[in-house]
Amino acid sequence: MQKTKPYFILITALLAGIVILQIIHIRNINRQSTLILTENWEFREAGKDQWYPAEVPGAVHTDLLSNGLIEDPFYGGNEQSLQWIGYSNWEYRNILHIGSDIFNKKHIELVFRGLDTYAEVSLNGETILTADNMFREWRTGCREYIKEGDNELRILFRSPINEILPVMEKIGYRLPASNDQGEKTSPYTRKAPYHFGWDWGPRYVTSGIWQDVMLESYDEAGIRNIYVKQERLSSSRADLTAEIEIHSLVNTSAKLMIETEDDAGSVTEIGNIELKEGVHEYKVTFSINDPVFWWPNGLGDQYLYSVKTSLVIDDVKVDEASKKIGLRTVELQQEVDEKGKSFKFIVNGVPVFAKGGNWIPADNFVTRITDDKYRWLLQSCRDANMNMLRVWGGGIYENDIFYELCDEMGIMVWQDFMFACSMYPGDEEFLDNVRKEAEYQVKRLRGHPSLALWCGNNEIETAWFHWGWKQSVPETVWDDYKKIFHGILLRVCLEYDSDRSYWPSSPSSNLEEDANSQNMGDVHYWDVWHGEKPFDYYETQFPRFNSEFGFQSFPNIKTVNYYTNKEDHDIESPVMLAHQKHPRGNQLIRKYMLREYPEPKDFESFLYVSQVLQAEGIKIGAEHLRRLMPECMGSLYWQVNDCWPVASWSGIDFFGRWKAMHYYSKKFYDNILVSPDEKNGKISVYIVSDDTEASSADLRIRLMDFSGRVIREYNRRVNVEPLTSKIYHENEVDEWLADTRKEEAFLYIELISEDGEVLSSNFHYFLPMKELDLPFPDIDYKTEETGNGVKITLSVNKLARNVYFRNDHYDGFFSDNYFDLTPGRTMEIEFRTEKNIDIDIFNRNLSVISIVNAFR
Ligand code: BMA
Repeated sequence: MQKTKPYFILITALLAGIVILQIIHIRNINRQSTLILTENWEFREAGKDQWYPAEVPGAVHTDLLSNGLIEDPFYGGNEQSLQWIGYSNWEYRNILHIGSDIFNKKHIELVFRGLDTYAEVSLNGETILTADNMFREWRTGCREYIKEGDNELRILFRSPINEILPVMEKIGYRLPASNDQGEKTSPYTRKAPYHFGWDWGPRYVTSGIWQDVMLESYDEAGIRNIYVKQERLSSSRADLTAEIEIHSLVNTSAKLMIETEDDAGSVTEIGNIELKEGVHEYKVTFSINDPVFWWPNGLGDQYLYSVKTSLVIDDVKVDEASKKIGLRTVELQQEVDEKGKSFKFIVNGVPVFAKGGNWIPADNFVTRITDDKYRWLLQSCRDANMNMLRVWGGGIYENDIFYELCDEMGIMVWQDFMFACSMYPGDEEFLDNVRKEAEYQVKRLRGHPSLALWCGNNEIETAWFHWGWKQSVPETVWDDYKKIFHGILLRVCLEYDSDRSYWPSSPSSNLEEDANSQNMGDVHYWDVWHGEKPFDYYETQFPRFNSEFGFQSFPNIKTVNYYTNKEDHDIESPVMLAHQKHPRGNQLIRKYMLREYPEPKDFESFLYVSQVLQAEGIKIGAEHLRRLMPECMGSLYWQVNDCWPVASWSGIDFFGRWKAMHYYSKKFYDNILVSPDEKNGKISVYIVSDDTEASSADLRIRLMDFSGRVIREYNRRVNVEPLTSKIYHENEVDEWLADTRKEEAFLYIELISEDGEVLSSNFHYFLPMKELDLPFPDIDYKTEETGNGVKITLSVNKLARNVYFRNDHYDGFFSDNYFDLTPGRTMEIEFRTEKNIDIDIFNRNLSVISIVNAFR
């Protein structure tokens, strides 16, 4: 959409009920002061003498590690010997030097944006705060405890496990918590559930100051929160309300300046308000004419406006805060149809097929996830044509940078509240804590255009009915469930974010049908993997939206080498098993592998084939879901990333290395997908288009043998219809093959645009890999330095499947890998790395194989 200039911003000061448009001269003095306290922290085990330097934000495990007091928690079998840390109490301290500039302020407040978890904060020996929820912000006025000069700030963290054990003793039953790898204390503590262990993660029960600590001080007033609510949006105008929460020490007239900035410059308007003592919200409405919309990845640009709010008292700017906003409508449409109800995201009026995966925290120690790591992982998702991530309920409400990047990159966020695979207590204190957490998080995140949905929890609704939980605890536990997920969280969303949908659980049918009903709501499909069903069972499922399906693989050898020695290189070795958290994981990978492939010849080949197996399997599931559009409108596989180096369902490993599946995602999630489907002796070729406009292209289907000879060919100019999945060609397998043996042929399908660009291509094999007569191809390649990497040009003399390049010297990124290549085609891939490349060293350490090399 094109923006026309000039536009007008109109502000109405609602409080006064009149429209005020005026220009005043402001003396640009910011009287509010905020000190971020990151320096000079120390920590010790409570009761011990010795203090050590600590990092804030941080965690006790990373502090112990950087002081050389423990070994790397991610190496070998170290996890077991480090469990004591979670059973200990920890103390942090800092000396705050308070100068007269702060000391003379009327209001001084300590703000902890996150304390993990049972914390007692004291200042100069006086307890000023107790905290019991990792997901809340804690604030405490400390004017009367602070002195000019040095002040001692101390925080005692009590063990989150020991805190709960006596509580559990008093209760006659155990709340289910299927993933806790020890005493099942996690349901009682508002702390990241995966810290207690998961089926892809270690048990590291952290403590620490995991978000910023600030000292805020002011004389009159400070801005607490700004939220720009979108009231109405059309192509000609956006009506907005800035809701500004202000803490004021005075009753006075004041001005709110709202400065809206876009590429063409900024417009400032001013509204008068009457400030009242205490914390209050002030609303100011304004409009943007001819708005530029924000779109999800693949559908348009992610246009963002900056909105700066300044609070002015007596012509002096006393505080300011900024936000980026994106203008779009998003709706979860659940319309009654002949099957049940749709489950469809509609953005700016366009139905969007959700393509993506489930996101878990990118480290067990989240404070060391750098902005660069977030950027790399999210850019990887964008590059793989994803438009939605589900922030899964067993992790954390992500850091601000995560949502800022999702806004920038057009990745919609399905946001779970942090509850997963457990039942929870229902006492007043716990419920109140949950409500405050939800209020804080909803207010923190609602301004992000990428945020598409709030969801109560992960898998609790289905677990209650199907995992034997109902029989193991009193019925009141279900009442408590309903209080949280059909009561508190719903109400908080309605009150603070009424435009976004709330969904009680994933999967769910909102209690109208079975949680995993395929008629309505979302589905987690685990008969493939947990249920051991073959991959083509994906094609027997017809969900409205699949928010979880997945299959494990091993990370590549470089990553495995991080946590192992050569002698551990056996998937059943104790160290490899310590990094395989699913009790049947190895057995299942092996079982599925041997259905499709011969036995890999060695350890490294096993790792590689496990990735190809995962990629091929999830491709079957994802392409099927996309072919089902519009009956099904989402494919979010389990899982995008890892929190440590491990065998898991991820497509990107802990170090950010793409596994085969992530390379495959880029193809199966591309906006235009050509996808063959063999059923009942017939091959149907679908084209799925997520584009909003039609296009004309050539569909070319060729039956080839493994030497590249074209046996039969079909060509047709097609009109690719927008936002549609449709069969464009159908033929019997027998007619395709005629006299050709299934063992030695395949279909190569391409969709080629009018200007010769391959929009999508796909392969179809008639038999599992182990039954094909695959030849050994020669892979011919040359390399060339490009300035920021190396270009590799390659071709093959016979069909090569899952061509895999690696470089043992340089760590870097191959633009494509694990791909099939037909003879006669020349392909170019790029290798990118941050280091300067010596091409001779690169060449010496470059190797390439195709799948046949894994077996013989
Ligand atoms: C799903 C998730 C996770 C789990 C995964 C693999 O159900 O919600 O709880 O890690 O399965 O078992």
